[in-house]
Amino acid sequence: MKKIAFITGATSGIGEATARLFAVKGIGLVLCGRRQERLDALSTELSDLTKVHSLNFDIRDRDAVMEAVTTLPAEFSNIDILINNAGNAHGMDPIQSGSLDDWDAMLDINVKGLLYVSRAILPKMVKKNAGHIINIGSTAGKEVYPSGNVYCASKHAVDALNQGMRLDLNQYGIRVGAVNPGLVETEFSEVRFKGNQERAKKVYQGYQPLKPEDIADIIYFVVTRPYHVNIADLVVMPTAQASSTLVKKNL
Ligand code: NDP
Ligand code: 8X3
Repeated sequence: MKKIAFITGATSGIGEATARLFAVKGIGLVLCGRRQERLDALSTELSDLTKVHSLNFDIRDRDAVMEAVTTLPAEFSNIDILINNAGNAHGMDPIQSGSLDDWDAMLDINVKGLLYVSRAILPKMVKKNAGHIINIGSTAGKEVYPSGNVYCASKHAVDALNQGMRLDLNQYGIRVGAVNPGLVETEFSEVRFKGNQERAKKVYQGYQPLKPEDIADIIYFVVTRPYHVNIADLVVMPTAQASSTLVKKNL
């Protein structure tokens, strides 16, 4: 029987690349995001390869999250793999002048949204003593860089939740692990810099950043290990990157 993966943030970047690879490998998909036209286009495209269902909800909205999960059609309701991927940085300002709206967005989406989705999906995993959760953290959850303050805090929280989930779910045989990427060229910087394409492009210039497909490959590797193998915490950076603040660029 096909496994079912529930992927948040499937409308672009890492989530979309993961959905595409999973589809090729015959994993059934629940694709989540807020941009309906992208959900529709991706669902139509991937339906030739696997069974696909899409859900449009904002992960900040706890009622919408619970409702989306409870209204899943029967053939998609037995989730085997949860990819907690939806998230973004909003702004990049020093702490003394940061935007409160940006802070709310990052903590509400990256931390609370991940919690709501996990809370909605976990009861069934617990009941069947099976399941695999991949939390998409970041190098920003392993170290802090100037003006990264709240985004880094949100990803440090994901790091803590990854550990906490693993502890609490151990008795149910549920695997929990994090994939923590460094710089990946996606829409991430466009969102962070509020549509400023020039500023966003600069983040990825002068070196080879990771591609979303690189992370999808790793996620697929993680979810295809034998049951006794749990990749608990994985950090991956472009070769040019040594830390959040040290990237070898040829500009
Ligand atoms: P993208 O901006 O390309 O994708 C972000 C995804 O999250 C989109 O599908 C978006 O969908 C979804 N999303 C954002 N906010 C919400 C929300 N409120 N409700 C529901 N869905 C939401 O960025 P990436 O692919 O790069 O980011 C994916 C994850 O990877 C994030 O958690 C990010 O922090 C992490 N990451 C990214 C790195 C990078 O360098 N790019 C490095 C390390 C980690 P929609 O807008 O349709 O709702
Ligand atoms: C995204 C990587 O370095 O832009 O999580 O924070 S970084």
